[in-house]
Amino acid sequence: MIKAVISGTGLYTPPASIDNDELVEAFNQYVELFNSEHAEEIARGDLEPLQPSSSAFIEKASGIKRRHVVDREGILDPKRMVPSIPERSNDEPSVQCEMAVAACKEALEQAGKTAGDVDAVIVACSNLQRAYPAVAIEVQQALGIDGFAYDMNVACSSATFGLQAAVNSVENGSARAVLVVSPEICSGHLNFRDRDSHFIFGDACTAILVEREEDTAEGAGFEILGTRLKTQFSNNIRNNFGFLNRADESGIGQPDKLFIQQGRKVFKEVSPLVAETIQKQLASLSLSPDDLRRMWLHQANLNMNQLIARRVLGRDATTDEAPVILDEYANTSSAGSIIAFHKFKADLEHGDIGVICSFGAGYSIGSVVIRRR
Ligand code: CO8
Repeated sequence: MIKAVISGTGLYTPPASIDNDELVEAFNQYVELFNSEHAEEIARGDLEPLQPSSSAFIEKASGIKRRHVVDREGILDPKRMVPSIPERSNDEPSVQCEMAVAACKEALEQAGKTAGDVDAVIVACSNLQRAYPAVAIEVQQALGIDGFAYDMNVACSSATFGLQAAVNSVENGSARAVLVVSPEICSGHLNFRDRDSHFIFGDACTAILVEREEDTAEGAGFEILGTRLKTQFSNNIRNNFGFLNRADESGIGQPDKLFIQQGRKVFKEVSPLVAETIQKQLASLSLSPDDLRRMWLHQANLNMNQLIARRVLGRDATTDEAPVILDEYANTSSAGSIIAFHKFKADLEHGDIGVICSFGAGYSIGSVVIRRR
């Protein structure tokens, strides 16, 4: 029987970043502009004045200190508050393709492999910059891979669901090796004028190489002990952007065409669901929480991660047990848990067990238990 292993990971981090103070300054300038432009309606009581944001709130409520973004200037312009990413011609690589290629190259290098060793590319992320041709096929061509490629989207759980698809392809023999790549440009779908969520997201791209165990060096990478996927419908995280929007002009430009969420409800409903999913998965693998050396959790909210880790372990987790990259990257949707894995896996020793777990819109949860070879 063919066994799949994770043999390499890669990360592309956009060079530009925005810290909380810079983001809040731009937001508060927008608030002042809005309130002065609508002073009469506000004075009449027809309109509520907008409230300013605060860096102290952001860090306390989320653990986020800054975020990397594809474009800073457009976001920080209080009259624009949207990244400025000019459309490219069809002959140029797309932004997502460029990010993906950089991350894939690092994953291949880490595994000591070339594009010739790979048969498939899965681009798995929350937002795709076009419908077709698939960004994955563009990445396949840019890397020079002879095989197949496709895009998929399960919001924050895209990378772990993609990992499951890659494992299936390798273990059923349809590919020798698969790259799962998550170019997340979350700033493109974030409403920077919404005080409740303007600080939540950042941009980044991760890549994971999944290969046949027999093609890897003895002791290299991580064996995959099991994957568990769960979805449960919820309206608490929604984005109504879609190709039918143009068929009903009244909706174009409405806030629900961007990311919206009931953050408190998400926190309360998803945290126990994630802890239970991990616990059940461990039990099904005859493992106990004490067997876990590390948890690479989805990076949406620090308090949420601490609560989940506590529920799983029955005690507080150290940052060594549940590492955090939120402070630097904010929520990068499906890339988050993989960034944590990429940055905090080198010190694991032979036999150490860990879980990569994503959770988010859908709701969706993807949990992957792995063991250092
Ligand atoms: N500055 C100052 N004060 C603020 C601000 C602000 N920016 N925002 C809110 N407040 C105030 C509120 O007005 C409220 O005041 P009051 O108590 O007087 O009413 C108070 O702060 C508390 O507000 P909240 O209850 O909203 O604050 P929380 O403590 O719940 O924190 C969070 C808000 C951080 C959003 C938190 O609820 C959270 O992180 N929840 C989990 C969310 C989560 O995990 N979501 C996952 C979504 S990601 C996903 O699935 C991927 C989707 C695809 C990506 C698309 C890319 C864009």
